[in-house]
Order: sequence, then structure tokens, then C-alpha cells
Amino acid sequence: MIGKIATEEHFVSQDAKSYLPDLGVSPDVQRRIDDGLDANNIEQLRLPEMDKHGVEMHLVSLTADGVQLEPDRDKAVKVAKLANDALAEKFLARHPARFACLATVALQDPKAATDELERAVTQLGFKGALANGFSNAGDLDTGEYYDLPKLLPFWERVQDLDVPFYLHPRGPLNSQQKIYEGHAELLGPAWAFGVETATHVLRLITSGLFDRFPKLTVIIGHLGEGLAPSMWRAQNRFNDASFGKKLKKPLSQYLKDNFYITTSGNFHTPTLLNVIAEMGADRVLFAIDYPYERTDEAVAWFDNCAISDEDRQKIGRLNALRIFKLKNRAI
Ligand code: GRE
Ligand code: ZN
Repeated sequence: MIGKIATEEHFVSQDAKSYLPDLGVSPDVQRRIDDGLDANNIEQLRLPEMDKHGVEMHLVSLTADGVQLEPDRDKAVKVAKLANDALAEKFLARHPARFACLATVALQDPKAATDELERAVTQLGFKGALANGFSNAGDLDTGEYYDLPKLLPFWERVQDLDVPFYLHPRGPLNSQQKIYEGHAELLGPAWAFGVETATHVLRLITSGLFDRFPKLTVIIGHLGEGLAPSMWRAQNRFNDASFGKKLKKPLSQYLKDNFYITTSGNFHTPTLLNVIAEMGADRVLFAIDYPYERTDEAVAWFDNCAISDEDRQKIGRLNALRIFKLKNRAI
């Protein structure tokens, strides 16, 4: 398929390099993530790879853990602004037809994050925001999840601006890694990223956030971080054990009404078919997870997987045009 739009693609900015998790990435991945530091590398590495595989656009975001890892609120706010400026200058200004941007927001400071989201969308032309999981606030043992009441004005602004918010994974707080002891291989994207993000999503839903802001749109990657096949059971037990929490709709209905799920780093047809069955093809977006995943592998799978051509067009391009309000250029 030509004209694919990939929606969870990453870069790193100079000031956010220190927030990269130590996950032992290969020199090749390192070289590719570094392209955000040097605009020429975007032309030498990223764009040729996109061209070769029919990827028209990357929705680019600051890679994990990003400013979410910065416990100093003021510093997090500053680094977020600098990252957004670097993204605008190095990607968007130079190649506006090939890149669209998701803003970094320092949610340690909800007011500053709200202002920065507004600046990024209205002044820089960004299409939404992305955060890498909970924010450290004050120190590295303090994690703030986004169902906290102080985040409500931020969510209200996300809804008012009518832009999506991408909840990208990060690993669990240091104090909550007991279950991974002796299993560092499970702490990162292999497992813990998904558990952390799926639980965060359920916190958002059961907090009533989407009853308050029914038009909010949240995107999650990795074919739903395991959520889609778990919703029936979660609902069944939630009915008996909701601890007084009252929601207007079943849990799975919020997933259908308020969430989009991307294919980032999960190129597996049975899982995709399950997500389509639970959510509908209008709620699924193509993503690679550049540079952590290989474009050739993602595309060889997506272009040939057993879905209808109509669904492939929706997932590969049309849904992204709609929700990010991108210009539909002739392809
Ligand atoms: C990701 O963005 O999903 C990711 C990282 C770091 C390592 C691996 C990975 O941010 O998949
Ligand atoms: Zn990613």
C-alpha cells in the first residue's frame, strides 16, 4: 500500500537525550534515534526508509521516557518546550508534507502543560500530544497518573482543541518493580511497558474522565497493550466489585468511543483481527515505532495481512487523515 501514515514514530532532542531508558538498544537503533539531533540525518536515514516502503508520513513524538522522567517540574517544562521547538524546526519546517508532530507536555505541571499544548497546536501546527506514561513529580519515586483531579483542566483543553492524546508506555516506578526482580528482560517493551500502560488506561476510564469529557480521544499503541481481549472479564468483575464507582457506560464502550489503537511494534495478524473485532476498523491506526522497530518488517506484514483492502486503507491512511486533520495529498 502506498501513502501509509505511521503514527507512533520517535525522535530525541538534545536536552532529552538523558531521559532515554537503558534498554540496551543496538547501534543501528541508536543511530536512527539520533537523527533528531541532526536534520541531515533525517534526509539520509529516515526519509529514504519511508520512501522505500510506501510510508508517506511519520507522526513524530519525543521518545520515552522523555520529560515524564524529569522530577524537577520547571526543568521538565523547559525541556518540553525545547523539544517541541526542535521538532517543529528539524522535521516540520523542512518537510511539512512528510512529518506531522505530537507535542511533548510536562504534566508534572498541569498548567504549563496545558499552555504548551495550546502553543504547540495553535502556533506550531502540531496535531496532538504524547506523554510517556506517568510523570515523576518532585522525585523519582513519585509517579503521577493522569486521572488526578489536578489534570482535569488539561484534559478539558485537549477536548476543546479537538486533538488526540497519545498515551505511550514507560516502565514502572522503581519502587514497583519487585515482580521483575531477576528479570530485567521483562521490564521494558517486552512486557512491563504494556502492563503499565493498560493499567493507566483503566485508571483513566474508571475515574470517570470520559463521562466528564465524552469527546476526548486517547491513542494507545502496540495493538492495545493487551486491553482489547481483557475487557469482557474486566467488566464482568467490575460489575460486582466497582467499590461504589459508577460509570455511565460499560468499560468496553469507552474503549470504542474514546480510544484509537495503533499497530506499533505488534505486527501480528490474529491480534489485529481481535482488535478490529472489538473496536471496528475505524478505530485502528498504522504505526511502526521507528526507530525501535524495522520499517521493512512492519510494512511486509501490514501490506499483506489478511484484512480487506478497505480496512487496509482505513488503518494505513484514512483514519489518521481524519483524526489528526491532515491534508489529503494526492498519492
Ligand atoms: C517504544 O517506543 O516503544 C520503545 C522505546 C524504547 C525501547 C523500545 C521501544 O521507547 O519499543
Ligand atoms: Zn514507541
